[in-house]
Amino acid sequence: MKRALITGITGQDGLYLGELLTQKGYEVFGLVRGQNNPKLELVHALLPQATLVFGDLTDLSSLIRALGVAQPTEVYNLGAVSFVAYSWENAALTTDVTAKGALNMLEAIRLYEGANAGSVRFYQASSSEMFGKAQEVPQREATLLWPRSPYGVAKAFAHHMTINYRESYGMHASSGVLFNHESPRRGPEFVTRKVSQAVARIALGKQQTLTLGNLDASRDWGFAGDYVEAMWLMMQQDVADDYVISTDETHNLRSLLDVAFARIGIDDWSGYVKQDAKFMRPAEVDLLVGDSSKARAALGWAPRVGFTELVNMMVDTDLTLQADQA
Ligand code: NAP
Ligand code: F7E
Repeated sequence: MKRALITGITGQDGLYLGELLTQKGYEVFGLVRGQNNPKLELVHALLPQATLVFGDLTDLSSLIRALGVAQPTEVYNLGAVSFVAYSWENAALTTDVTAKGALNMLEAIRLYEGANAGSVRFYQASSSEMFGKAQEVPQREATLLWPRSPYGVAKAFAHHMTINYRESYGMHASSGVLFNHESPRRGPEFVTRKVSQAVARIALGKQQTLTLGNLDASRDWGFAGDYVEAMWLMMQQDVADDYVISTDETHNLRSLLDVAFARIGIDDWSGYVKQDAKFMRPAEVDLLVGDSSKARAALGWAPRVGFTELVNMMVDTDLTLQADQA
């Protein structure tokens, strides 16, 4: 039986990946931080067979211990401070967790493997945010990184460190450069979920307006359930490598609003949406769109859920959740 250790199992991707690996017959272990993590109940409910190990990416000894407990064949490093806007206000913490945390996990695996380099396969959750001030459109594996946020800088460090451990120590370490991926499990601080929740509340008469920042931002938005399959496929390759994962389509925030409001029968959303400078970023990533042709050819991966279907899925789920709440 294959054994997988997932850091960030309480997050959006951790939950989908845990479900996928369980379906594939893996024994799943999840690293959970904090002595009383509020998301523990959710993880137990969705992943009843998973074994949870307490630890923190900033604590190397806890990672060494987690490896000893899990004895994994695959480690998926999804844990991070992942909200870009927050990373400017907490740049050092973001660096400790998102950058140095990845190094800690690589180092823990190197020590755990000893003479058996490559016996534990490692996945690093890299991000299109590393492309930042995009140097070419669309962005692919060879595109120069130009991160524009402390989060992007931290992810670039972790990406290069993953490659460095592969090249220096022969580790089976892959970096998945994933573009934005969303779902009904997305945290409410991210724009897609902020929109789907607000639209549902507006439909139910629980909220009047929605306040956003830069409406011209464009993203390549895919479905998280599709993207965790790409993570798993990378880990099944004999040779570790880096892959861009994206839908290869870009949409701006205005078209996200068009689709979300249309789902509740509103064609002109202008009276419902306000803008506030507090949601603008010190440096913006204006246009991200991926070129995932390498992953499509080498892994046989392709996204299944399109943009409209994704937004409708999120609005529909929030309509149900909001209707159930008093
Ligand atoms: P998420 O929902 O924000 O989950 C982040 C996870 O990291 C949570 O489980 C969180 O645990 C954990 N974490 C935070 N600090 C930690 C620490 N000090 N030690 C151990 N774990 C810690 O993020 P996601 O959307 O699932 O994304 C998964 C990964 O992919 C992240 O690394 C993210 O940066 C990266 N990524 C995401 C996207 C995307 O569009 N979703 C795109 C590219 C890359 P708590 O519950 O304890 O907070
Ligand atoms: O912002 C604009 C905002 O916070 C998307 C993370 O998973 O994907 C995610 O990072 C865009 C930005 O995601 C609001 O300025 C406008 O241009 O949903 P977001 P993100 O920053 O792209 C990458 C790939 C990751 O790796 C990250 O971990 O939307 N925007 N108005 C807004 N964004 C938010 N959050 N809130 C607003 O009110």
